[in-house]
Amino acid sequence: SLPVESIRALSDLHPKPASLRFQYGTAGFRTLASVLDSVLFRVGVLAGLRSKKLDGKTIGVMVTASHNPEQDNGVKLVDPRGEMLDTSWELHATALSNAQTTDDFIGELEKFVQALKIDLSKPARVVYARDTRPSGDALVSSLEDGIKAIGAEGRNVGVTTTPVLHYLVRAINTKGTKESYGEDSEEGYFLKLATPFKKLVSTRPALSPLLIDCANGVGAPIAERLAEHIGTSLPFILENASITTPGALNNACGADYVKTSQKLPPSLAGPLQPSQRGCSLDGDADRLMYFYLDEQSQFHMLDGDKIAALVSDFIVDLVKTSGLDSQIKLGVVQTAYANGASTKYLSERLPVKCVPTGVKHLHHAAEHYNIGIYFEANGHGTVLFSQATQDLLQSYTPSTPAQSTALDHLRNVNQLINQTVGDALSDMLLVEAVLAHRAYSGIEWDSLYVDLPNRLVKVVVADRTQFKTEDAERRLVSPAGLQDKINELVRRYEGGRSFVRPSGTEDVVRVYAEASMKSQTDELAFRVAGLVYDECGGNPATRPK
Ligand code: G16
Repeated sequence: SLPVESIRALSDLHPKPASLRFQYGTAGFRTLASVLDSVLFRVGVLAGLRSKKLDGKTIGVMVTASHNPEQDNGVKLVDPRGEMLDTSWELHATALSNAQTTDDFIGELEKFVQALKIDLSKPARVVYARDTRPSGDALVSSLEDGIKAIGAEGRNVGVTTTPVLHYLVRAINTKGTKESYGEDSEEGYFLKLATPFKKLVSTRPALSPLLIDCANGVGAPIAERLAEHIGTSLPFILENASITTPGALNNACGADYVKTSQKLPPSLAGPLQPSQRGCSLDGDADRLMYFYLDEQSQFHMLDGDKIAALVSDFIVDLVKTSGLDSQIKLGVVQTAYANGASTKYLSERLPVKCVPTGVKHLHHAAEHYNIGIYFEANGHGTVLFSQATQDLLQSYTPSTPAQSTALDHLRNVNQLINQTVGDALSDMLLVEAVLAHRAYSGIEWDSLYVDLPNRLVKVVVADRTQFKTEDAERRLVSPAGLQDKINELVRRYEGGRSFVRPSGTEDVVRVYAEASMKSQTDELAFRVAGLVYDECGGNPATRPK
């Protein structure tokens, strides 16, 4: 039975704030760090139960608010193969987090254990980590109380990136099996990335140094250690690596800043030389944006869509050259945020599917292909090789030297990619390897297709839960009538496209717009934002400007 006494004693130390409602959203629980204590405790208990339900397999817990401001924090659960928590458990997580008193919480737990027939005599194991946020330490203590309350065994990895934690979960659970993912240590992670990368670039001319904007977050110490393993194959120049400066995290730097403002972080204006490749990580190093300055010092952004195009072309060619194109079906998954020009470019080459925002949706859709490539425009993505495809790559006998070389490259690409989740550092090495093979600079990569001008705007509304969408978030069904007004507006703009959706990680509604001309795009975005505001407005001071 449930260790009710131990749960009660510890739960009383982590009371739920009255009047707050929590939700396990796009990326777990995410809100102001100061209100998350009870949530972390309960997630500890839940992680233990998830492990028991899965026969003692190790479950991961990551304490991070990724690209959000420093005062936010959050927590997400990682399932045994390193993937996001099974969607059906998101509802349980939400329900448990909202039980008001300790008695309510225990009551919910009892119901839940019975309904899911969880065998409480099973062992439970949880591995956890956090990013560099100052609030992380205290929240990890609350999580540890939860892990202790349910009698689970905890393993604290300390401060590391989200992708390292996902890697560790998979490595722990596949240890000693034929699907072994590598050593279950950070060292194992570095080797998994560095070894195939070095092989992939060994026959290519040396790469020039890459400038990495670490968003003043956990990417900095991890990239520093990765650099030691990569050595001279690719020199790293780390910028925005101040992880102890209060308020610096994600502030005017990082992948989200680059994508939303479409500008170079001001701190890089000196360090980045014209034509040099630069990239930005986000606060937990699972997103990646590339950029360069041209000879006129004009900024050019290479986002998740451009990464998808670069990587898809490369893998399509390797599959063809290795002689496996009749046996391996490839596909790309995007969201509504994908630039229309990227969707056109990719659709001319391979099947493309559009799904709602959130890595879990993209990941699941990508699993339907033998090799599924998924990237959100914001730079969050990876490539999945099905187990059967991985087996095929091992057993296939090439018949020409060209086939053999392509097969070697494919095997290394498969190794290099962190397939559990989007991983900025693994993606970065993949991009660098492809650029080396193609002999591309940022300019040639950028010219694969020309982005349609686009604009992303946030609107603060009274209640974002009023906003409901369908058709992979491309159409609003609620508030009633708003979509018709948006459509009418969009029709007046050449090449116009716009959609509105509630954010799953911030208390805002997002508006995306695209059109043939930049000035028209901005106008369309702000007019749609104005429609949203007028319909459901919030505080007048927050009217979109
Ligand atoms: C999370 C999710 C991403 C999503 C992003 C923004 O990223 O993992 O899939 O694109 O939030 O979501 P929304 O527009 O709903 O706020 P991260 O990097 O913050 O974990």
